[in-house]
Amino acid sequence: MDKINGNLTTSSVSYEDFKANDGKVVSIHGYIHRIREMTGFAFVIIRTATETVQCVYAPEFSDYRWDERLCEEACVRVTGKVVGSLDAKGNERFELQIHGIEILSLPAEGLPIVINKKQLDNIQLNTILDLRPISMRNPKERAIFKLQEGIQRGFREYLISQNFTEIHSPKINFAGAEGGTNVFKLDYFGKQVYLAQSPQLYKQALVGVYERVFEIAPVFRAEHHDTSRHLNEYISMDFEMGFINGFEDIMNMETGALKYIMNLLKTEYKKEVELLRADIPEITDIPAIKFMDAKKIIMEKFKYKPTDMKDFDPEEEQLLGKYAKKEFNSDFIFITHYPSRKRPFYTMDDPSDPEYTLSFDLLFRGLEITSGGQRIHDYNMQVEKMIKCGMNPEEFETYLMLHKYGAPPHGGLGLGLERLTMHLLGCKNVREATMFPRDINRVTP
Ligand code: AMO
Repeated sequence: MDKINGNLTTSSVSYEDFKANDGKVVSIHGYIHRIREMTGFAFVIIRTATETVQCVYAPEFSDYRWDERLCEEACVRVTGKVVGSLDAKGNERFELQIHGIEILSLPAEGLPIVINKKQLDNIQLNTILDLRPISMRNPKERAIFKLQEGIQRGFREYLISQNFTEIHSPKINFAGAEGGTNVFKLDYFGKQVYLAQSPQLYKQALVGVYERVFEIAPVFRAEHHDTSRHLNEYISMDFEMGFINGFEDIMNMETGALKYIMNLLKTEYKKEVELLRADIPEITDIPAIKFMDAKKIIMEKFKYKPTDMKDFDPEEEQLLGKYAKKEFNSDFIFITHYPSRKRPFYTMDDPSDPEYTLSFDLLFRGLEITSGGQRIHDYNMQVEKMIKCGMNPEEFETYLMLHKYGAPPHGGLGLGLERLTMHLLGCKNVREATMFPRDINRVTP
């Protein structure tokens, strides 16, 4: 056997690597994705961490003889000669003429689903989720979460470029941050504590230290209903920034982050975008309308009768998505000035009309993906609002330290990673965009 010149690792097997190694003997490792037996030879498709590589077995290539134990999903190291050729369209492609296959492990039994198809679309979502550790080996399923990495990476890179500091707040908390009943209670050595609904209390505290902070982390919501857009644990991409002039600063920062993310996906996640046919939106400026104006549009333009004048139902969000597309040719729309009664205790009321708040939601293709706004930074105002909300300020003593000892005007937002991924990919259910979903019926795998 020729000397092994290159040792292509899983992450480096690319067109460029093969081109650089044309005619040389290399070894790659991965899984046998598919075996296609032909007369006198066989195609062996190896799935590495990033690619599928066509390898060809034929007795004339070397002394190596086919091992009958080889099967799909066998974990192997393949050594072979890189050979370039032209495909039917005249494009250069590379394959490996097999000189040897080292078996690293063999499946103990047959697979419960066929994973080497283009996509798993004839398999029920519940089955895909039950079998996540292997169903994700399907190249399309795998691409969903690679693309999701790109979203988080874009969020992180953009905010770091804007002088934000990355933080990690505790997930076992002394109080729920968002109010309402959807908080998980936990027995903590005989004391009642709560799983974090959001990093809200901590990101605000840290504005007093770093001025600009962000966090990408799981949060927990005890959602009692089973819907296509609610999870009991999801990844929240949060930021909080101080010394703002208004909540518009937050919306502008989010617009910048989204532009950066979409551009990153188009350039560095091109393969996943193409494989998944992800519809990456063009973002210029994101239109914004006030909550009450949005209600008017829903009632007058779409003749829809809202059931709740203080919030939107999913149907109303969809109508607003249609409106944004038609009127502004935008996949996004900010809705601002939500009614005070529907927003959490930390939200700043609008001084010109305290029935409403200096807050916003961002809808993406008719689905809420973000809530945010300006926070109360004055100590007395915050204590008063807590009392109005039926809370005991004494229980929030550590949270109120920010306000008591000098807080800048500040605000921030929380962006649901799975919801953003879901609508980028046109998924019908948020679970499709969740690696290991937790919902009312599911805690495994
Ligand atoms: P909010 O509770 O609106 O705001 O959540 C922010 C965003 O998180 C996502 N989200 C969810 N995704 C999946 N399943 C759920 N059960 C779920 N609940 C919420 C949505 C939503 O827009 N502290 C504030 C944010 C802030 O003001 O900074 C908060 O958590 O995409």
